[in-house]
Amino acid sequence: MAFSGDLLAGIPGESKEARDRRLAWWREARFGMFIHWGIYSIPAGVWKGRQEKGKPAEWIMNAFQIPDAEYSQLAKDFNPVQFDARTWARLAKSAGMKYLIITSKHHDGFCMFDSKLTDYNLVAATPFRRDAIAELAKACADEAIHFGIYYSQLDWHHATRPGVQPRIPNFLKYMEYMKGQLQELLTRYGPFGSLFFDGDWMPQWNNRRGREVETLCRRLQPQVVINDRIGKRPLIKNLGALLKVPQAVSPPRVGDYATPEQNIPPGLPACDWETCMTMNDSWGYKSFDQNWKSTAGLIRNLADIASKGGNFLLNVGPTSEGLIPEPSVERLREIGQWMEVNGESIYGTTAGPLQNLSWGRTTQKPGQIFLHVFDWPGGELNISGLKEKIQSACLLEDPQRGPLPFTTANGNLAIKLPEKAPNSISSVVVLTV
Ligand code: FHN
Repeated sequence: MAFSGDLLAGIPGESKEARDRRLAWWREARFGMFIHWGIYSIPAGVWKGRQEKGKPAEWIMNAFQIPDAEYSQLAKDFNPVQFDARTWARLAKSAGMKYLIITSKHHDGFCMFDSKLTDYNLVAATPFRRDAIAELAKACADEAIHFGIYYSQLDWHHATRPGVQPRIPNFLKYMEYMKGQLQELLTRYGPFGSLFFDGDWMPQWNNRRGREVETLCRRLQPQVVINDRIGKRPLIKNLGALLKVPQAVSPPRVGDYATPEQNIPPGLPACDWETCMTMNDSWGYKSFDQNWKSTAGLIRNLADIASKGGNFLLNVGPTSEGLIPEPSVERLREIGQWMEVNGESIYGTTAGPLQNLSWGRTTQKPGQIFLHVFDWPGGELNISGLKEKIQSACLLEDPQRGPLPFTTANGNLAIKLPEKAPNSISSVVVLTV
């Protein structure tokens, strides 16, 4: 399905064929791990005994207006000795995730890699003295997972104060610093799958500066897939993200794909897009946030997102010891079990032929339509609106793929289903057409 938004997004002058080749792995992948990790995982949402309930843990410097001189002392206590990059990469893989994006620098400006441009980093400023980006890039390569980084252009370490709309003095000098760090990141850690910029709502950021940084990134890694926050999204998009309001997705002005946050677009976006979402209410680790989404809800979100032609970037917030919280591990394992059986109804699919269904979602591939049945009718599933001629129907869960009886009359397809749902979360019926 051609996207009119393509004309805007991506590399100026890049042919549709070249773009399709460059994004093929990303569109095929559909499902990735987002990792928010940094020195903010030490306070984990609590500062001097006070819990920050409203804002996520990685915003604690802003939430308590902590001066940079005080906040940066956290680095001295950051020593995640239990960090094992291979364990994280394998967990992502076991969940059926095909790519991973970790915060190399978040809004607090602390760098999770060995930057030569500042000592405010994991190797120079902490007792840990190891480069987490290097170790995770290697682990992902070993596990054949596409590695990517998150980089925040908004930087409270360089700003006058940790505001929502901070100002960075001598911004041109900061641009050189930023480009210098991206030069380090994009030349020292191997090929990146994707780059996730963030903080484009800061007043000094604009599309011209976004294109400047994009040109550098594409010169260093021509194949990389970049999100729309390298540019400046319309303010409503940012507010919508911060206020968790489902919004229509507009094609990126700069970058390759749009990034709705904490919500799933209501309709069918006319561009490549990826929803990023937390498993509880915080991106960074928040010790007291136990508001975990259910595994069923997360699997149905994945099917919903794929049914609209999007990718799902699901977040974990590791602790300051370097461990992924158990509730996250549990959910990723359970999602992995579902993907083990049903992955082909997600990977490499495009938006389904039928939308806004009460009983579930649809995805498709050439010659196949996948019916993701959330509410099992127990008996007969009636579907209208399919234009394709149905050849056969069977359950993805059924290793023999035994044929399910069906009839078609007056544009209505009636499939005879077993009484009991093979999977209470989502059972997939495959139609060959
Ligand atoms: O402020 C950030 C937030 O901390 C987190 O990184 C999310 C993830 O996409 N993005 C921003 C809020 O829109």
